[in-house]
Amino acid sequence: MLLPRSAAATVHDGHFELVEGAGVTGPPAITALVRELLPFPLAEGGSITFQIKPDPTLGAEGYHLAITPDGVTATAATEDGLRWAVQSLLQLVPDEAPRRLPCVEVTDRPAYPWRGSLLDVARWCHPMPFLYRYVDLLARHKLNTLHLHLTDDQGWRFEVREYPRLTEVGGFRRESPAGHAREERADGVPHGGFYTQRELSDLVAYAARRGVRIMPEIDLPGHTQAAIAAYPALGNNPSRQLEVRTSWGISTHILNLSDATLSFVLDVLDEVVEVFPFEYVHIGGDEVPTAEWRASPEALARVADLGLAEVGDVQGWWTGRLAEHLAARGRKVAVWDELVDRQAPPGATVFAWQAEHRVRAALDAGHPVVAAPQSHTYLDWAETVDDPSEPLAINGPLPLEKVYGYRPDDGVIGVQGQVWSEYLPTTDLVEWRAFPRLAALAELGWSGPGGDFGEFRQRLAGHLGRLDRLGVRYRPLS
Ligand code: TNX
Repeated sequence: MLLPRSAAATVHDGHFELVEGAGVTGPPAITALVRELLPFPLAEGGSITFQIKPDPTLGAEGYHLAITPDGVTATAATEDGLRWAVQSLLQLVPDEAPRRLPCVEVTDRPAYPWRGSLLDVARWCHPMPFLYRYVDLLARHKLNTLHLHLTDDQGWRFEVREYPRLTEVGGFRRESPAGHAREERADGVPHGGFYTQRELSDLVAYAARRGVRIMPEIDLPGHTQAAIAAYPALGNNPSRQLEVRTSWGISTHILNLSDATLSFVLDVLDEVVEVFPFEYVHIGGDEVPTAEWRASPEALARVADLGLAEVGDVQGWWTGRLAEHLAARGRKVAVWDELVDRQAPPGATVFAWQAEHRVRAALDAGHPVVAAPQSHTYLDWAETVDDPSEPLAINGPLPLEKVYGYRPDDGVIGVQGQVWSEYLPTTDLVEWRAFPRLAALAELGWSGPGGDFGEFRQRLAGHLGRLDRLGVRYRPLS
């Protein structure tokens, strides 16, 4: 049946036969979505009805879906709720005629408001059509957020009109690490690409029609070697021409703490918020080695001026400037959990990734928290480490059952599955790593922790048939 599992479902006798040309009514955005997703045409009016109806028990995303021999009725308090009803309905429609839908009554609402997946398009610039497909797959799993990791040491993918070199130079690297060798030999093959603002706006609109919000990440002030290669004045040694990084790992080159660099970054963020209407902007903050600041008189002067005890704390101050700027534009910031130890701006939403216990630490520091610990949610990790046919991965193992069994600390706003892409140069590999573990993560996010893994696995077997029909290159169950 449904995946993710619904909060409540009762199956009754009988069925409703959905025939080609059946009628659909409801808010235009919803009927348009149904038409887009069903593989055959529908008429106006008739047996499938979507309706907005205030119902405090359903929350912002819940819905009620009733299938009787006479038709289908879905109600929700919001269009988002109706969108998830559409996805549930879709899962119940057989692939081929006669399309007999079981009579059921479903009442459903998510356990967490934040159910996301990070996709890293900085290490490899995955083609725009794949981003559409990924969004569609998120929606089919009732995941409501795509966290798009747009910039890193190895590539800058977000077009900035004021600073074209960010993509013209920062979007391209001379060569890449040879993907199949741990010793990080280079492959000699250039790689690059970027997305225009127009392309990203169109993606945002497509995602919105499916109830998926896109949170951009501009990773700052570390993971910025590509930006510094484009504009050396951003770095701590402006006379040095760096190249876009050609190996994985963390660059020691980070942004300097000058007023000019700060204002450059604020200009970039102004363009980011024009393209991405979602109220959150992720401004990174992970893995910032401070050696360059420690060696920079300018940075040390800044630390002294602010009266900070630790050089690292200046990252919190700097991030706070970005947060203020974004707040003035109606946006909230999201950051990685390193900031919890470096004076994170109050109110910043923390993505706890380093370890499971960092979720607790971030909550205790008073932040809204999305649970994204690498131990349970890093889908770029290998599922097993003892199978020689397993493609190279950055780490592992992270089996399906461990994702499914993750129990986030009470109080988090949600969960997120990360698909970093160092070792995922092709979209086939992205799908192979992401699925079916993202389905497990989606059920955790929607249905809540504590599900029965054996029962989930049985439902998943049926769900894989759906993924087959969509041509998803998932990793077969082992
Ligand atoms: C850590 S998670 C990183 C990423 C890597 C990832 C690989 C995080 C905030 N930083 O830069 O891609 O590990 O698993």
